[in-house]
Amino acid sequence: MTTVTDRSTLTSGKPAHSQPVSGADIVVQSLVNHGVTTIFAYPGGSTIPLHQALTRFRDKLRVILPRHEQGGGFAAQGYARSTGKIGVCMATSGPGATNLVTSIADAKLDSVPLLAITGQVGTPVIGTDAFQETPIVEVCRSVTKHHYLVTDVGDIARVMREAFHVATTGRPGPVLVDIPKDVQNMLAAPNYDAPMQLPGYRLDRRIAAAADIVAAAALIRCAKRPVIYAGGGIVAAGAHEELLALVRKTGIPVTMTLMGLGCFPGDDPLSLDMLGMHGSIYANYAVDNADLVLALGVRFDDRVTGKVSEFASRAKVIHVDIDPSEISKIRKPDLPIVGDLKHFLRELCQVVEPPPAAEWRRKVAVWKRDEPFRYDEDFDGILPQHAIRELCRLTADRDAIIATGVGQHQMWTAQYYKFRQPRRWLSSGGLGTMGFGLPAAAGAKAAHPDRLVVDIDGDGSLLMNIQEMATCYCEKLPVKVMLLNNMHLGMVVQWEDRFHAANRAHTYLGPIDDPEAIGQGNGITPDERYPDFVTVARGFHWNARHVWRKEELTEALQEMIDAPGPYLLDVQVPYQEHVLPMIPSGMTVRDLIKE
Ligand SMILES: Cc1ncc(C[n+]2csc(CCOP(=O)(O)OP(=O)(O)O)c2C)c(N)n1
Ligand SMILES: [Mg+2]
Repeated sequence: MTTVTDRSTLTSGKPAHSQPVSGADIVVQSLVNHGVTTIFAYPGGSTIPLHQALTRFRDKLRVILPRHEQGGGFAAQGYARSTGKIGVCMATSGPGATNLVTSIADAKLDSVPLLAITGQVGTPVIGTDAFQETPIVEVCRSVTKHHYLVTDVGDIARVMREAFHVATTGRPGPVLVDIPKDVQNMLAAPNYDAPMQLPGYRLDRRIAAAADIVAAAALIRCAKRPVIYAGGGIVAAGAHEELLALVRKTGIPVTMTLMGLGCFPGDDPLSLDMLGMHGSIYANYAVDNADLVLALGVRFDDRVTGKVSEFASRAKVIHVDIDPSEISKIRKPDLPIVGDLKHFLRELCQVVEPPPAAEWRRKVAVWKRDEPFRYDEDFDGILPQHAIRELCRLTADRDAIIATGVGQHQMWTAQYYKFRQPRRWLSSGGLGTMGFGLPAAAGAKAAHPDRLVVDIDGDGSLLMNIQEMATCYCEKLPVKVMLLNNMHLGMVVQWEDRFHAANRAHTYLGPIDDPEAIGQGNGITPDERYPDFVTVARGFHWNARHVWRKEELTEALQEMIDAPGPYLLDVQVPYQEHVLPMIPSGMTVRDLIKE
C-alpha cells in the first residue's frame, strides 16, 4: 500500500513514540495538534471518555455545549464558514450521531470542512443492536467526503491526521470519525506523525497547466460579451483578491452564486449580484446573452441553470474547479480546467488582456439600472426586503457576519444585503436546511467574539433549532436574530400561490382552526400571532422586542445592533409577498416572472 507523507500537516512537534495514553486523549491531543481551539460537543454514554479527556485540555480547547447535536453541527459549520478553518463537532452514538446527519450532509453539499466525531458502542457488541447503536458510518457513507470506524487504538493518531487532511484539502468537505467506547479507553503510545494511508487521494495534479491558462486568456481576448460566474469555490480557495484583480484588469462583469456571495464586492458597479432562480434580471440576461462564461468554482446547480440545455446557450464556457468530478457533470465546457483557483487566477492575470467588451459593459449597466431588485417602497407596514435593506444600511461599516435560515427571507437576504467580503455570508445553499441560521450564527460568534453576528431568520426556520438560544445565552455568544415573521412557511406559500391556485396545504404556522390555515383569513392581527417569540426569547434570557410599524423599524434595529447581549427582534411582515424575480424550476430566462 502506498503512503502519503505530507510534511505540512506535521504539527505535533512531539517525539514519534511517547508514553501510552488513552484513545480519548489521543483524539483530543490530535485536535490540539491541528490547531483546533473550539469544539461543539454534546455528550452521552459513548463519548464520556472523550468528554473527560476534553476537561484535561481546558486551557487549550473550548468546548461549547449545543442544545441539540444538529445545532452543534451547524455551529461548527458557522465556525468553519466564517473562518475558513475546519469546524469540529462531536456526538454520542445512536441518536446523538443520527442528529448530526443533516449537518454532515449540509457540509457535503456546500463543501465545508467539517470533522464530525461520534462515539460508538463497544467493539464486542457492534452489530448486535446494542443500546444506542447505529451504524453511523453506513448511514453517512454517501454524505461524507470520507469516514472511519476506528477499531484499533493504534490507528487513532493516523486517522485523525488523515481526517484533517481530507476535510481541508482539495475540495473541502465533512469527514466522520466513529470511535467505539472501548477504543477510547484503550491505551496506546501515539505516533502523531504516523504516515497517512490515502492511496486514492491524490491532489498533486490539481494545478492548471500553463497551456490551459494561455488558452483561457486567448478566449477572453476575443470575447465581446464575457461574464464571470463565480461560486463558493472562490471563497474556499481564498481567491477573492485574485478575482478582483482579474476584473480590474479585464472589466468583465461578475455574477455570483448563492455560495459565492461576497467573493466579489456586491456594491461594485461590475457586480451583477446573484444569478439563477431568484437572481437578478441583469445577471440572468447577461449569462443568457454572453459569448463567454468563465465558470469559477461553481457546479451548475439546477437553481442556477434552470433548463440546462438553454443555460448560457450562446456562450463558450471555461470551467475551472479543484474537483475533477464537477467538470462536465452538468455542462460540457469548451475549456475544462482542474486546478486551484487562486493559482489559476493569479497566473491568468499575468497574461490576460482586456476583451473588446466596452459596449457589452454599457448594455449590462443599462439592464442593471432599468431592472433592479424592487419592492413596494410605499407599503404601509414592514416588508421583509425593506427590513433587510435597512439592516444592510445600518451595518455597512460593521463588517457584520450574516446567517440565515432557508426560505423567502434567505433569498431576500441574498438579494438585498450587500456583501463586500467573503465569509460574511453563512447560508445553507445546497441542502437548503431550515434551522441553519441560529446555530451557524452562534458558531461564527464563537470564532469572532468582537464582530456583529446577525441571523436573519424565518419563523419556520428559527423554530427548527430554537433551543440554540440557550447555547447562545449560556455560552456567552451574544448573537442577534432579525426574525422576518410572516407566520407561514413563506417560500412554500409562494409556490402554492404561483403553481397551486393559492391552495394552502399545511403552510400556516398558527392554530389549525384559524381561517388562515386554509387560506381564508384576512391577515394576521398582532394578538393572533403564534408563537409569541418575544416571550420565548425572554424565557431563554434574551432581550427581545416586537416591531410592526415601519417608522419604528430603524430605531428597533439600532437597539438590536447595540444590545450587548443576545437579542431577538421579531419583525412582523406580511406573508403575501413573493420573492421576485423568479425563473420557475427547470425553465429558462424567457420564463422569468417579474411580478
Ligand atoms: C429542514 C427543512 N424542511 C423543509 C424544507 C422545505 N422548505 C423550504 S423553505 C420552507 C419555508 C420556510 O419558512 P420560514 O423559515 O418561515 O421562511 P419564509 O419562507 O417564511 O421566509 C420550507 C418548509 C426545508 N428547506 N428544510
Ligand atoms: Mg415564515
